[in-house]
Amino acid sequence: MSLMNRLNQMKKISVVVPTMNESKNIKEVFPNIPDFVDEIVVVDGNSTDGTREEIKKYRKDTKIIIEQPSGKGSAMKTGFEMATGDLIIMMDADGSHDPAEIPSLLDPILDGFDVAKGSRLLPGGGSADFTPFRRMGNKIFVSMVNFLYDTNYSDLCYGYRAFKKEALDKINCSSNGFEIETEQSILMKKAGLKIKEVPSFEAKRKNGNSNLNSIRDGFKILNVIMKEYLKTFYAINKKKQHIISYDNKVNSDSRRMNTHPNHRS
Ligand SMILES: Nc1nc2c(ncn2[C@@H]2O[C@H](COP(=O)(O)OP(=O)(O)O)[C@@H](O)[C@H]2O)c(=O)[nH]1
Ligand SMILES: [Mg+2]
Repeated sequence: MSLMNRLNQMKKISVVVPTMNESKNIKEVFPNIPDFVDEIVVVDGNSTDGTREEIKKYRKDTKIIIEQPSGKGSAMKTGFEMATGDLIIMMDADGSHDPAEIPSLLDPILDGFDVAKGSRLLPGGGSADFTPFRRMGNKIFVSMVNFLYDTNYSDLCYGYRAFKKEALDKINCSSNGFEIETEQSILMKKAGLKIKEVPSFEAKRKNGNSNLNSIRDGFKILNVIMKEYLKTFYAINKKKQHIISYDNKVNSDSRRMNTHPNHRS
């Protein structure tokens, strides 16, 4: 069945886009969002360069929300809450994510996956925006996540993804910044979601500079990886202790029964 037929059977599709001073890039992105997308939700970080006005030129029906508090992560959380689609795509506004890839992100969801996760590192994917430092950081972090959480991801710090709405409802992210993609990747696995990686090509941002600071945001990513791991570690230990104290109680109860004067064996 063609994608269009499958989409017609399907439900509503929303695209959520975080923006911060991207006015020069809007024309590269918004006119190319396919017509089958029902809703665009932009969460804007108080842009001062006319980003919101520029968006309205191309897609009048875009819902634009001003983010509170600041950061890409908090923008995404707000956008996901406001999106009314059954399928939700997250996409950047700087021209690095090609809207023409939306169908290939939706395909796995229509096949029953909960999440389709764009990957620059699968055959067929790539990046023109990776600095050697970022490539190395991503490689280290993806190896850590795969080791600690028993995942098999090829990419981590990349935010071109599609989700079923119910899947997003199961992952309760708290990150406010660029560590959001890492937190999502970990919580997706913890929630037992069906995840499919899809090759994606990350173009260079068309204009302007990245808002990501490799050192500052690298530490935040590392912090999320360790924090979530420690949460699981303590939860398992607490459960073990609970079982041990329960076993001890059962043993001491049965010893007491055995030594009770009225006890007949
Ligand atoms: N609302 C909001 N959007 C942001 C913020 N920081 C970055 N973005 C948007 O998030 C997307 C990715 O940001 P970018 O600076 O390109 O980071 P990079 O792709 O990791 O280098 C772009 O669409 C930005 O406009 C922020 O603090 N608030
Ligand atoms: Mg970018």
